[in-house]
Amino acid sequence: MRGITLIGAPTDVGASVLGASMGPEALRIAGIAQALRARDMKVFDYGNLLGPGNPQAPAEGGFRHLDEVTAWNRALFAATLDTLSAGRLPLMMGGDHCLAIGSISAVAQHCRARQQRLKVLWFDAHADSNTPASSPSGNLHGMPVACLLGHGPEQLTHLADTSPVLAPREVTMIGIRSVDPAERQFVNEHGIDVYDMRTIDEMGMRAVMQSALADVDAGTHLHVSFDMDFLDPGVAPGVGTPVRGGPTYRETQLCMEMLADCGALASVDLVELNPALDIRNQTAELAVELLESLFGKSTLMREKR
Ligand code: 6HN
Ligand code: MN
Ligand code: MN
Ligand code: MN
Repeated sequence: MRGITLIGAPTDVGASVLGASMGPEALRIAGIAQALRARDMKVFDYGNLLGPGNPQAPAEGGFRHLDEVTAWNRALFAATLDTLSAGRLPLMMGGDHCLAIGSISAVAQHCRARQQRLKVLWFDAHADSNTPASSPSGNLHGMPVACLLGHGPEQLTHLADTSPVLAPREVTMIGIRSVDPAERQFVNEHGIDVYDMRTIDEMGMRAVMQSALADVDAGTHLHVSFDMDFLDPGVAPGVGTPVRGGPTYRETQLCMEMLADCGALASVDLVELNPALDIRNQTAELAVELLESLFGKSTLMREKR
């Protein structure tokens, strides 16, 4: 039986809209642990990590709340590394997307030590590739990809024992439809693989996922960083930075099913759920349904296709 540790990270210090800090509790109320146990997994939930509250301060030197974001990410780094060392799969319950800096820094350090191939799939409406110089908002949840590629404040780029934490070819973005001008340049210059909404429209989600997973084999450590604003806000209203024109419920379910089939899933961030903006916890319930598929639930028993 696979072991999974739920790591609650009630932070919204990386965002300008408050409320993502209630994400972990909303996921528990939606039955995340019970749903995963029904998938035949041993689920550990030790509660939430501790970290600073939201000072709601203006940007300083290009970013907001750098010290608070750093404190949260140090905690995430340690918890993720501990979980991986214990042979369990860490599932980050966010919390805003800045937490991926700490979780993925730990994942990368774990993989480097074992010389294991790493692939990060970034499901998001946004490219999250701003730097302090380019960010329009100063919000660090808009900068995790840049930090992981070595561009950002030293205290966030150097959480792991090597920096940059990731090489550009290790990241693939899916669902992108809101990109700031400097982010476009960053993504192009680094040659990051991006399946934006136009590509999804043209190729279809199945072909997009086949292509995104083409270089993933059973020996790869697959990290899924899933921002709930990936989905169309019509189905997932409980997010702080919604962008219309996102994937449907069915398209997203197909992503999860194809990820389950690839057999390489080893760590997950589930982020940007904002219960303060949700309608009767429906976005948290949707997240739990998606996780069920990600961990292998299917309507019928099928041969792998
Ligand atoms: N997210 N590109 C915008 C910014 O402020 O940098 C939005 C970022 C949203 C980040 O949803 O994780
Ligand atoms: Mn994001
Ligand atoms: Mn986003
Ligand atoms: Mn670079």
